[in-house]
Amino acid sequence: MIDFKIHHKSETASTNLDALKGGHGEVYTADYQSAGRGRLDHKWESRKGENLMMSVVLSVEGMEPEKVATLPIVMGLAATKVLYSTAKLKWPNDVLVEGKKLAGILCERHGDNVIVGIGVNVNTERFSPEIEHRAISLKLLNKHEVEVNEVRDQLLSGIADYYEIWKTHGFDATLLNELKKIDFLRGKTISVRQTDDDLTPLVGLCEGIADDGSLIVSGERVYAGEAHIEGIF
Ligand code: BT5
Repeated sequence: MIDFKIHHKSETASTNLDALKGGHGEVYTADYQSAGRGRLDHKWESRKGENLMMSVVLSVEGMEPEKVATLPIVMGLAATKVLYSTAKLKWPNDVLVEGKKLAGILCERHGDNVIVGIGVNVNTERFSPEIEHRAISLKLLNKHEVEVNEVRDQLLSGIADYYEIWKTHGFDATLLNELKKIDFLRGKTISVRQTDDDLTPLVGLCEGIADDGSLIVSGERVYAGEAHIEGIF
């Protein structure tokens, strides 16, 4: 069990920045982020008061770097299982429903802690033109308003459960097996770009996620990047 302590602000730059001052189990949330971000300096968009923006501080003290490297994928697994029954995880940690993004996760290591930043589209009905064709919210799926704090508490409970399992057993066969069932890319032909302007993406058959958290593409292990299914996402 983690004894979470929640700090809430109505507005902040980024909850991941707020979390820099936190210790294990401290949680930072906000109704609005003026500089919400994703991986590779992408922006995370969310109108005020509609959605969950949360950063959780988890200790990785004394753990091998190889083990710590698998925490993001385990957090993606936790979020995918908790947020929606038919949700899939797109490596490394996008939660998709009906092929559209419901939540995104940004994990950042800071000393002995990892800051797990999660943005969940809870009540947004209309997204900006840049993402409207590939974003979805719980409200659009459930056809009714959803309580943001309820989503927060469910997510925290899932994060605590999976963190404890992972801390004790690592990213083991049981977790890998669970992941296999919700893996969005597995079995599809994909291209992976290491950076946004990567002109030579790796193209091949996705064989799933390995026990070190990497993505296996035609036998090659990919440790970071952005994967796309040709023509879809
Ligand atoms: C992510 O990055 O998906 C990680 C997002 C993490 C956001 C949380 S909110 C709390 C904490 N504080 C922060 O500042 N960040 C974390 P990435 O895989 O790079 O995806 C970002 C891309 O997703 C953008 O470039 C857009 O194309 C798209 N996007 C932006 N906002 C979105 C939204 N609300 N729903 C769906 N897609 C979105």
